[in-house]
Amino acid sequence: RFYGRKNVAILGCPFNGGQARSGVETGPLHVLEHGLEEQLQSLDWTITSCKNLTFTPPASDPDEGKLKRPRFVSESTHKVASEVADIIKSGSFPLTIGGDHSLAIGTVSGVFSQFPDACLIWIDAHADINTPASTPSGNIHGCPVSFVMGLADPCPPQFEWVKPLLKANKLAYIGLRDVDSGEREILKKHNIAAYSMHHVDKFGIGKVVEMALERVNPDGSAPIHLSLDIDALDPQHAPATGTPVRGGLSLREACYICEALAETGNLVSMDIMECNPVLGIDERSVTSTISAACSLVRCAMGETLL
Ligand code: EXY
Ligand code: MN
Ligand code: MN
Ligand code: MN
Repeated sequence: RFYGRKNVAILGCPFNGGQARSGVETGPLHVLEHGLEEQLQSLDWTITSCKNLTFTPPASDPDEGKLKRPRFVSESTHKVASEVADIIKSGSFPLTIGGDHSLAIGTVSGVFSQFPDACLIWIDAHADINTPASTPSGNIHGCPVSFVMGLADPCPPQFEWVKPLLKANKLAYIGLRDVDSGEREILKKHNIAAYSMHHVDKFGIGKVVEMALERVNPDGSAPIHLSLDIDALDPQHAPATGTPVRGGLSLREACYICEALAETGNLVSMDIMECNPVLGIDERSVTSTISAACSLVRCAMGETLL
């Protein structure tokens, strides 16, 4: 339905303000240099635009409680939200390349402003659902989900533009293995569908994706936004990322998730986040990370094995 149009707009977001390690802002350039545009064209996508946003840190950006760089993150993600909404209005599929995962405050806001009945599949080692009160680090890339759900209470003044568009029953996680105790309580309290690596081991990835979709999209008709953090992959497949956690998804398991979402025909938007080429220990570890990111995007956008 949405997917059939095959128009994609690529939004490069060289942004690092949601965490402390520099280099993640070079992710979009590396992914594009790897030939992603040509790869999507080979899958019969028309690239309606490919642009890189620019993000300029404000001169003054004091901490808001524990939150670091609140103004920079808020202004940047606000811009992303309006770009993503415009892309959808123009009839294209927004493919957002990060940059750190705080960018999802923008992508989720933009998608849900246009598709209020959408659901969100979040593939990550981390739940990224800390609130301003529960965050152990103050890094906003660990908080985007709580912001778009309106769990930040009180909402930090910088983020008053963010609307609570995401309901708990429209969110499912796959790949979790590093969840803070405060986050665990939130997941439980709101009965959020959360599949950890334990569930992947126990049920297999096919069953996990089926269960996740059954929870958030029982009648199969809702538009789907996929937010994919490259650290969901085991570091052996994607080492060049800021917060790697061992024991993650194999490349095939992650590809399978993307293929299964593509097969629903309801995927309307995708993020690929947290590639940090500067953290690769050698050229090979950078290349494997970037090429894994491109593979996942292709799988989500219709590439099949046969
Ligand atoms: N849960 C930790 C925190 O909130 O600081 C670590 C978050 C890492 C987030 C990465 C992007 O997925
Ligand atoms: Mn390079
Ligand atoms: Mn993560
Ligand atoms: Mn993340």
